Amino acid sequence: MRRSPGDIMELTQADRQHLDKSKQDTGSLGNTDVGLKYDSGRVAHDFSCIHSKDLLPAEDGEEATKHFLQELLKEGLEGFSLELPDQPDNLEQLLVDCRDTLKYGVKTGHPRFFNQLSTGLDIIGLAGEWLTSTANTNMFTYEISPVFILMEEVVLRKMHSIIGWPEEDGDGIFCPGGTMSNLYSVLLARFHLFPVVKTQGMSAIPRLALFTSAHSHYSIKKSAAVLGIGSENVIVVRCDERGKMISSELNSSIETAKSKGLVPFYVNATAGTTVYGAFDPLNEIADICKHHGLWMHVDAAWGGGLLLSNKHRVKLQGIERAHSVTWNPHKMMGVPLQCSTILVKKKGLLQECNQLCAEYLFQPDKHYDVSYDTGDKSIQCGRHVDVFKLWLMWKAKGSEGFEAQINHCLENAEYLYYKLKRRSDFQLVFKGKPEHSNVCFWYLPKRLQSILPSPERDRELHMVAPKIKTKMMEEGFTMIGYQPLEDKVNFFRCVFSNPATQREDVDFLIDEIVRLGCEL
Ligand code: ABU
Repeated sequence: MRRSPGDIMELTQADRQHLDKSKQDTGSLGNTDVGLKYDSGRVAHDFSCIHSKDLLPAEDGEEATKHFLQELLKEGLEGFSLELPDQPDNLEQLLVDCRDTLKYGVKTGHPRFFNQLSTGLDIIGLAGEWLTSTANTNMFTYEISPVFILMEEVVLRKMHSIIGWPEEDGDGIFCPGGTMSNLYSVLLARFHLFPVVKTQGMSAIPRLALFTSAHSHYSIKKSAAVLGIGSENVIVVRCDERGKMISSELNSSIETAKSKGLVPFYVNATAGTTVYGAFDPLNEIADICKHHGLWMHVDAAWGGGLLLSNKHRVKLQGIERAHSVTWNPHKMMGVPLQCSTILVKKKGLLQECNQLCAEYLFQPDKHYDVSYDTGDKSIQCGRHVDVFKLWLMWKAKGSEGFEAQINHCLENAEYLYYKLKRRSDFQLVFKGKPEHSNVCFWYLPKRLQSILPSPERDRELHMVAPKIKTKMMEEGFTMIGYQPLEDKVNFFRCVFSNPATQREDVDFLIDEIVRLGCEL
């Protein structure tokens, strides 16, 4: 079934059949206020009582015709004022504003939204977010968040045990996004090696070097820049054709850095790279870290969810040897944004590294065990409650439920992979089945299908994905991302993390790319 333009603008996760029916019924976006346009908070034209017989050539039809045609030509955010008023708007206007906010936003919960790693809309997670806002409290002290602090401890402990850390080990904190989690890991590794840096700064320590793969997330370089280590002291290690760090290259990069007088201290291994979805060889990297005495961090922001799958967790073998792990439940586990963790093997290090003991907040003589005041582990002061929606979803699904939805997403990726492999108008970017739910491919329009690969062909191919994406965004049926990578010209990256996505949605994506791109 071809859906109507702007379809990606609908929230359809909860009940696909119901949605499809309502779309057939309305033949549009399911938007019920198309007859009303608002200007500065006032209803300008009400077309609900006007019919075509009232338009020209009807007598006195000029005004209605003019307004009708004006409304017809309006598009985009027309009529939705983002300006802030001096006088209060009424509740009716606020309801309209809320509807417009969703109407003009991108529906990332749509089963045909393939653009980002975090997608979907879990209803229990949504309920958790609503309750969190209702509670409107802050994670820094136990005295105002006793329940959420205890939940955070329980959830973090569960995640530690899934990683495979011994029961006596394990610490962590929820933080705003994977980049922040990775920043914590660099901060902790540096403090662990040179505690003096906390008080005396970078001038008290030698020039450091850290290591990460060419396919890793840019947040490692950003962390080095933010922490005053310098992005040039991040040594980028080459990857194989599947995007996995080459461990022998890591070893030689460490030796080279040492010979130049730098002090290596940290290696980031990625479990689920952002574009290819590759898993670095964690055990090999752990051996190298052990040999050189380096902190091993695993950025499993994207791949961490696979730990919940008996079928796929083998891809993260060796993660238990890491000193710290980033794991974002808002990605593969489908928890509403945002929900990200930094998990640390060594207990107490977060507190030691970050605590400043502000007396107005962390009074040591409180009437309870102040180790439950977790706020000083953080580099923030105020901290949003991110744990509750995850805790509630875990209760609702059980670990088995997460496992099923993660397996389903990887099955969709495999389905797409096999479909593309059989076609001559698509070309996969790397050989072999995807390890994660990332499928990377080029679409070859008719005129490029018969041309042998060459720099000239690549120049043309580079422009295909952005052109298709532009048309895709204008029509709004589906959404997928693209990027160049190293020597590869722009290619599409399809990612699956929405359990609502079905094979028919995958088929739709392929048909849509062909429809929009075959004449390019
Ligand atoms: N590393 C943040 C997520 C990026 C993405 O959704 O593609």
